[in-house]
Amino acid sequence: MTDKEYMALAISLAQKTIGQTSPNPAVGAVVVKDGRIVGLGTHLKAGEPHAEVHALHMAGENAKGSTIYVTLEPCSHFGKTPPCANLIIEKQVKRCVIASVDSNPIVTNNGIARLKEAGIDVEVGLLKEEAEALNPYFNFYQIYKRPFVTLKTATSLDGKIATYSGDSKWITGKEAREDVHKYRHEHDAILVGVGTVLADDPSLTCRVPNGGINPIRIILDTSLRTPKTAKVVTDNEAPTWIIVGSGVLDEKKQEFEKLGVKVIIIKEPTISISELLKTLGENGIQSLFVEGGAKVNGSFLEAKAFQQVITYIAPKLIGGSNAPTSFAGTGFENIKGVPLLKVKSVEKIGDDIKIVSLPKER
Ligand code: AOF
Ligand code: ZN
Repeated sequence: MTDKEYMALAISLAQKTIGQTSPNPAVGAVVVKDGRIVGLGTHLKAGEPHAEVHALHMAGENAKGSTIYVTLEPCSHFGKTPPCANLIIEKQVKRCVIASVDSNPIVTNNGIARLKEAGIDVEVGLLKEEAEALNPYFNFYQIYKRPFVTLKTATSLDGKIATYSGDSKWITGKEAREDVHKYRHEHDAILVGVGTVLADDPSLTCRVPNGGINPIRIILDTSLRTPKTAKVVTDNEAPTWIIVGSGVLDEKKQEFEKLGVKVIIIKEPTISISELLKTLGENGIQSLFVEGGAKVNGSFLEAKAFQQVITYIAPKLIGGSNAPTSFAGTGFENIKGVPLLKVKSVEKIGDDIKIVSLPKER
């Protein structure tokens, strides 16, 4: 097998762990000695051993004189676990092929330098793009210290999210709705406005066939109107955070805290998206899945605060000038001012269409 094939194997190992390693990245490692794979590893959970540790442990004595293929630069720091670079040196690995540099500033290039200093042959950049695509949320957070935002909408062909009477169940089909749950698994947190809680009483959990990891449920609720009987308050399925404005009294905050909800007061009477994202970043949220409704979506759009847009479109025509669309608010006055996107992929999902778009650099 070629270097590229071994690295592709390391990437495919990591791919299956996307969504379960946060706040750590998904990483895969393959150890090869004399043309045989002698160790495989992937990081499974924050706090547990890194990919290289599992792979080298499996390789045992065979680690000496081997080549290790790793999707991310081996770490150089004492975090929750000791540095992988040290272990690679200790095990007398001969060659280390790395796909991507670690974007965590305490590691960036330090792991590579340490391996080189120890006389290990180090090569960097093989399947770099594929490896970076494993961790877009982690990488974004390392740089900006606020969450990567995915905006999700599900509409009819004419862009409606409900009929004029408010009926919305269901616009997209089963397959598209199931696909949404994969994103809930992948993201640290899901965000809706209090309007959605009042209208639908959603549980906002991740329901994929073999179970999934529930995101933290975040309710944007300036005046703390969330009912104490709402599922997100009572069901104990996942943590719930309510983000409120500066007008909310401490006593009211404490009432919710007694029910196990975390209430975060933003020091603004009306919560701005930039302050919200800053606060969520400070609270360790690396990725945020925004599921609306229209008002919340409109606020994110007007703030141009998103890194990915997922649009499901059902072949239905709802019509009606009073039937809501997925982005409310004021909107933009001129086409020149609207954020431009580029389409990354278009696919048919059940009877619906799924479009993934990313902001376009101007
Ligand atoms: C690796 N291999 O498999 C992973 C790495 O707190 P710790 O000790 O778990 O360290 C977390 C940091 O280590 C994380 O922010 C990232 O920089 C790196 N992750 N490094 O060599 C791995 N998951
Ligand atoms: Zn490590």
